[in-house]
Amino acid sequence: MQLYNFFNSSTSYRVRIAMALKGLDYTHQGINLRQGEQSSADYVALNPAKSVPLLVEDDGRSLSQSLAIIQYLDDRFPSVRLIPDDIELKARVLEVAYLIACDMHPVNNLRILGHLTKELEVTDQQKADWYKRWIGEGCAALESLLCRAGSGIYCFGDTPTLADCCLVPQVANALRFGCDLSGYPRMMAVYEHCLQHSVFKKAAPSEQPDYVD
Ligand SMILES: N[C@@H](CCC(=O)N[C@@H](CS)C(=O)NCC(=O)O)C(=O)O
Repeated sequence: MQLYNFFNSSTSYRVRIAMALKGLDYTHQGINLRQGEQSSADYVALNPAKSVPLLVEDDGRSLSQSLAIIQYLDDRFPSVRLIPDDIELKARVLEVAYLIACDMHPVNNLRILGHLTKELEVTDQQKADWYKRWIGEGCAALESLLCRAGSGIYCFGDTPTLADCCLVPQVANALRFGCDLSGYPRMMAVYEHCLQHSVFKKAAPSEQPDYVD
């Protein structure tokens, strides 16, 4: 399998965590978002959504959308489950994952921030305010959901799930943008715990072949 991804992309990071938790090997194909490689003709032919990640199987079949990729891998390699079978738990895991993937990430995606500065000509301060506003809304909701879920070491109990695959990259991204996350202790406890896990470390941006400081 090949994973087209970018070291600093949070959606790529989700899939890298999932693959590491499942012990799946892949060939890293770097797509440099800073240089706009997601919009190159060759890449758009592979992924019309002009985004990473993209999983390409050895027979050439490809799949985009990080959550679809993780669900596919979870069905195909079920020995380590990231989306639980239990109906109630599965719903809760998806609730957290979708909060991050559908509500938080899209409004602060690279293309949105780029549109704010290039077309709408907002200042750097206004862009930072935009980013922090949506992170604050999302984290407040996330903190409530996690507190409701109990006090396990991961989002849900003692086993990592899809929710953790989404939480860690989103928190890392928010910290990179200078957000104050001290008001979300349960979320930060999960984040800090995950960072100690060797498998989560392997998936970190700094461990990727295309990493630049
Ligand atoms: N919903 C998609 C979003 C993918 C996405 O937009 N990824 C970002 C990186 S985190 C990207 O490639 N952005 C490129 C851009 O905005 O031009 C997923 O979960 O895979």
